[in-house]
Amino acid sequence: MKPIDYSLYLVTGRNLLPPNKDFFTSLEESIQGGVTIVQLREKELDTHDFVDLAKKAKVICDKYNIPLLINDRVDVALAANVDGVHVGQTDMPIEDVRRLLPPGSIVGLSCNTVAHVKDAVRLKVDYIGIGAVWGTQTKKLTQPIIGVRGVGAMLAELEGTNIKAVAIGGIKSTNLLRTLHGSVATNNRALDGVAVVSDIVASTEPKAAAERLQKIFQKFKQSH
Ligand code: TZP
Ligand code: MG
Repeated sequence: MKPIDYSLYLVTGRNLLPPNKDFFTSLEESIQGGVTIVQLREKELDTHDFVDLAKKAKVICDKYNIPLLINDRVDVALAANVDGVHVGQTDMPIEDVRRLLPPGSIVGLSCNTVAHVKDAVRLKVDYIGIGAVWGTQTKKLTQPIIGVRGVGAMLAELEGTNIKAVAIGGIKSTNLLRTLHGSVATNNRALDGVAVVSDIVASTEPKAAAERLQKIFQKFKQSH
């Protein structure tokens, strides 16, 4: 199995699309621009429409051979036969997510504290989403903003594990390079990628937006 590329992790939010921008067009353009993995995070869809959306998104992701994950909903992930699920701290327990999904599925967990990361290590998730690193309008935050120092402290906990890490929350092309450099842990552990919603989804040119972000990530990788 080829390793998963977490470098530019798109999290969707249909409510943020510009007027007249079709969801699937935006998704495909963003992949063409450099998105490497996709999570459908659609809180306002009923189950029927969510499964329908996921099946259609899966066709697009398969075309480019990139993984598709579902936020929260193991049932939707199973119905649409996608690659995995991302859950938060108050969603379904990781052990149950793992048990319900087919072997080899990708399981990700949102982490906001070092204690959350220690749990993630114990639970052997595939990756963690660390955030919110900056302020954001996209999600009503119930936990404090952690900043790059917070990200670094959490990354340090992953030493000696295979767990990958992406940061999320207010990440834009304008702050990406300092987000990446600033969050390198004292043990030199760096982010494997960044998760972005609005900087891509709200763009009228998602391909260009993704290209900008991916280019900066590659620049960081070379210098780090
Ligand atoms: N979890 C923490 S912040 C966030 C999520 C889902 C939203 C990030 O959105 P944006 O638009 O990239 O700030
Ligand atoms: Mg959740």
